[in-house]
Amino acid sequence: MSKPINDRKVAIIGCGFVGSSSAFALMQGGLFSEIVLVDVDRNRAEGEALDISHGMPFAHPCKIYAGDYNDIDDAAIIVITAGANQKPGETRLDLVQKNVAIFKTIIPQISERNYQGIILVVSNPVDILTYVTLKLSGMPATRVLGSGTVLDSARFKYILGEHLSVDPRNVHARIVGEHGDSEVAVWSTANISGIPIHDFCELRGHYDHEAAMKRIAEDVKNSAYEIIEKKHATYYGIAMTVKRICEAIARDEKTIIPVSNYQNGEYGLDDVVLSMPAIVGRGGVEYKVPAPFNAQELAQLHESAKTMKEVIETLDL
Ligand code: 6V0
Repeated sequence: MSKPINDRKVAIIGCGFVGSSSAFALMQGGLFSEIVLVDVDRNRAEGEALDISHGMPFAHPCKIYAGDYNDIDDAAIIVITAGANQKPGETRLDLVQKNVAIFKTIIPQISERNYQGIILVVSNPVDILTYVTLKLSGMPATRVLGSGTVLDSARFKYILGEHLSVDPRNVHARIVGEHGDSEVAVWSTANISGIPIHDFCELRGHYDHEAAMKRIAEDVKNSAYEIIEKKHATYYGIAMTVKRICEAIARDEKTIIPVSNYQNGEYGLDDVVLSMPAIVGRGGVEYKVPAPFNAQELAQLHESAKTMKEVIETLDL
């Protein structure tokens, strides 16, 4: 028997930097009336819940508390941020064995309760762990998604906005593929409020497109490395990303964002999870948007998928 879903409830498993920042962002957003924090370190979850609760008189009424798996099986969304983070010099893929082992302790506790809500994976490597969650849980692919390149796309928009002195919300551009070193910047359809990117660059006095594209894509890809080098973890950008994805789901927004989702035939990709544009709403990944890519982007995407598959083959699922 599964419990009926409470649309006003969200759970976060893993209350470190990312989990607690996400809880803070969600509390401020006022989307939910109940936020449950789960961590193997119960004290940590209790401490974060108390600390965040004390901001409530300045935000929205909401119940935030530390709980266990019996408290979360009716949450509309379970966000998983548990696991090791990158240390300076480590790639996301270096985390895979440690975090798959952690997911093997988490996912069965969710699926044995016949959970009917949506799982949002955030722990890295996020595309691989979304795949692992899908396989371990046996849940439909529509209800298992990862934060993917929604964060990288935000970084892309921010850096392009700075480069062009324009509001990043007017930048329509995205990163797809792996949330990691093989990610793909989709330049072919990038535009600023409908104006093709190169035309807008020239309006702003930038003419060396090749050099700028290379530099900006590298800056986006290396953002996390730079932050980790300087402050040992990244959490505010991802917390806002978690809030944005939860909004899309909780408000049934039908928003198009590049969440990590299961590809089974799309773009010639087979049995792999990658961050690709999808319509996200109450049902999770409701529709995979067939985005146009040029030949180079498609080739890069296939390289990204190959990297993911090589890692998946090393896993004992
Ligand atoms: P952290 O601060 O070390 O927190 C991890 C938390 O997970 C700790 O509080 C642990 O106690 C807890 N934990 C470990 N095992 C379990 C378990 N079995 N059940 C419940 N809780 C557990 O790490 P941080 O918060 O910085 O990072 C968490 C994860 O998010 C890492 O894998 C990061 O690489 C990943 N990030 C993902 C991003 C993305 O864009 N997808 C961005 C930033 C970080």
